[in-house]
Amino acid sequence: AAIKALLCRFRLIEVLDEDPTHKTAWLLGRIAGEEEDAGEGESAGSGAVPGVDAAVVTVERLPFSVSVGAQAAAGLFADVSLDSGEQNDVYSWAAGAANSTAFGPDLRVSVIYPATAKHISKHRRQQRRWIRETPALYEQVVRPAIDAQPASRIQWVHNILSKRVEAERILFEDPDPEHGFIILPDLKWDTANPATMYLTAIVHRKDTRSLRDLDGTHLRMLKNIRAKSAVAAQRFGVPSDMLRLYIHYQPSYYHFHVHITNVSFVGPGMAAGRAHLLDTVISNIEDIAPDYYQRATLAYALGSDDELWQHWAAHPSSTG
Ligand code: M7G
Repeated sequence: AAIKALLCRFRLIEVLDEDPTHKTAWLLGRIAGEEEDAGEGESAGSGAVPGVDAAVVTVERLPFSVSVGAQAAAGLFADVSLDSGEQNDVYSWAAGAANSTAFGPDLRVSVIYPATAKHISKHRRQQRRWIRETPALYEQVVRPAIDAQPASRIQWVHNILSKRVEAERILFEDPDPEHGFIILPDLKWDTANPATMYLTAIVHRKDTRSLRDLDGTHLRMLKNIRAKSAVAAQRFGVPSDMLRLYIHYQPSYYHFHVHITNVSFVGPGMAAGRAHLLDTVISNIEDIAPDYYQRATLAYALGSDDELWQHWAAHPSSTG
């Protein structure tokens, strides 16, 4: 009831972001005072004060939950209102609103109120730009940016490798300091549902920060990760030909690791330009050139809240 009362007083100011794939919108507004007349005369342009009357509302369309039962008999579409639609041969379509419980609840709404300036900027759509990173630009822009990161950023990786944390979650380990690695469930996966299986292979070698550093000396390790991920996935009943292995460039953490997921699961971070398939990486190094990734131009999208953004913005190439 509290959230309903808040939402009744919500006055939209800005659509912060929208995601058509996940059918979600993030809205900035202000919560009008109780004395203000609902919907009357209030100019939408008047701002919201962070920490005072600003609110960030997330609206998400929920998946359908339809079951064959009483509803089917009553007529699933009885309460649905539709526009006049179109028809072509045996095909017809229309848009409308459910207005009924036959399909289950169709919205999830969440509110942050009062929302701080940080809440607001976190949910506002980032600016994005496309980067073509040549080896020279890597040396000038990216390597210094990685070097400037505090070591504490990858403390969690070292905790895993030294078995201080998550030791009981390890699915496979090859302890060799040069070619070895640990495979364990990714933070993002609850280990319950094999359909969304998400594992991570973290290498023991500490000198390999990203895809950029991979060369012929890594081939044995990369192939072994490919082979042993199948062993690890077997524990969850996911066979070796149902795996998608990939590497992020740019990653969030600069200690080399490989993402291992169920091929049917398309999670976040699989966008073209960020996910590099392990199979392709192995083939590039083995079949094309051992120093392929030191010679390649790597392209990717960068968001304005990414740390690298500032480094690129400061570089003269960013004007061209
Ligand atoms: P990434 O490609 O560097 O960046 O992947 P991304 O997070 O933008 O994909 C790092 C991966 O490590 C991600 O899949 C994280 O979910 C995962 N991860 C991050 N942390 C802090 C942990 C952790 O503490 N434990 C485990 N098991 N996985 C983590």
